[in-house]
Amino acid sequence: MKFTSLLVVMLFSCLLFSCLKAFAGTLSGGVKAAGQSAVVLETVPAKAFPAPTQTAAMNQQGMKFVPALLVIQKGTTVVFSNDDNVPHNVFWPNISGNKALSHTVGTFNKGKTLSFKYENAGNVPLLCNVHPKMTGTIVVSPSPYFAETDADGNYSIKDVPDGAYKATEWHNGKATTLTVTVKGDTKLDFAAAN
Ligand SMILES: [Cu+2]
Repeated sequence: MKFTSLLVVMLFSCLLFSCLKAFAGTLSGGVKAAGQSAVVLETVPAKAFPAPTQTAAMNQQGMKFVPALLVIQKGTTVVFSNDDNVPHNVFWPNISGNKALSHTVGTFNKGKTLSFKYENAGNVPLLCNVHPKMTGTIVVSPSPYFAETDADGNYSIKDVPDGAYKATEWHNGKATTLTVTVKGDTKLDFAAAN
């Protein structure tokens, strides 16, 4: 009896798993903008996702933010590190233009780390108040579905469940948002708007 129940549960799980797999696809396309862009998806209606447990890394190395663009899911903690022999600072004057979300993480020396948990989705323009020329970007995605463009301006987001989304392309702090219905593998191109 117990064995039969186990079999039923296993069969049902397999069926459910294959169904879930069937109703998802890869959203991909091109972004016609010079340099790197981020593409992030927001479910319609907006749905909250559990915060990721893994942290992300942003280094200050050779007087630059490395990587220049970091895309993370909302709720992710970013660990900043300093690899240079000079102190660096991390702050942002706004998130997506909202100055109320400006924040200074701090100033720190080589070998030390600072961290910050990003609870607001949007574009974070990173600056260092010690070196005004240092700029970096963190794009915070409202969902686990996001990507960065490759050298040819193409992006690809895997395992996106079928449904309606607002797809936002962030490029140099500017957003272009399109609505898209994902049904299996789906194509979505962003025009040269910015
Ligand atoms: Cu600096």
